[in-house]
Amino acid sequence: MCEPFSLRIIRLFSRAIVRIPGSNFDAGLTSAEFGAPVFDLVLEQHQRYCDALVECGLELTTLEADLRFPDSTFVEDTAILAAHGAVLTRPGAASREGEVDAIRPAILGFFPNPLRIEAPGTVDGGDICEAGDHFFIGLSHRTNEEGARQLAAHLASFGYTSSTIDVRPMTSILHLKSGIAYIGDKTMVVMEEMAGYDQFQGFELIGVSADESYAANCVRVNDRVLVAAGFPRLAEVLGARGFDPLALDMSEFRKMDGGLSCLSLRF
Ligand code: CIR
Repeated sequence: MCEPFSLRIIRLFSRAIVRIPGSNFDAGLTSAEFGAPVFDLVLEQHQRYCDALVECGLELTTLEADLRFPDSTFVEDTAILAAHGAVLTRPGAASREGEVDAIRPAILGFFPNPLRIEAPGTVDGGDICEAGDHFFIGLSHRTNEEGARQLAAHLASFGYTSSTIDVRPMTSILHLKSGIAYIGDKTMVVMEEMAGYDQFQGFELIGVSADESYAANCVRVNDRVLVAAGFPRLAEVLGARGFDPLALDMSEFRKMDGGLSCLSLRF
């Protein structure tokens, strides 16, 4: 018999790569107006995030801080790691381009033959939303049309379908996944502004109200959903739909335009 609130785990992650924030974290890129991050809190929140991934059953590869790249704790932007293949990206911000070479050795340990995005293409991993066997590719001020074209071809070679969503006109988000998340079980969490998009037909939608839109960047990790702390309505709805939210304080990463998904590569 079917239990109404038992969720099927559609993809079990077993590992994640994270990078410790550097002491110059506050020199990274940001458009947010929440003030400067407090470094002790940055480290504390990052440690709690790593502990949460371990609680969810993941084995972590933890990379040392890399002071050459103040944004390099946001490892998600450097690669797309999927069950059938990996792609190294070419981040759209010049100051972040070298992050891919820096993380490549760690990725090669798990994905020996990754494909890559070549110039003039650019892709930030934060624009790529895996939803089962389909990938949504955000066109943003970081991911350009050529990058999206290359990535779609790479994904097709792995057996995945993809489609693009243009978020360039939206000033409130940096990346596609700043506004949407796929949390398994055919369910998308979607910020209000994007809730009516045709592309999400066929998915169960959990809408996120404008005042909680930061929380749309949540992450399903095995049987939990990581959500930013301080957004009680989304956590409540997730719970009511049978998900198991785990709230994490993200205040210091938000100050640098970062969210939960950016802080790890999960596979
Ligand atoms: C940046 O602007 O590139 C960083 N300060 C934040 C990157 C956040 N990454 C993500 O959402 N995947």
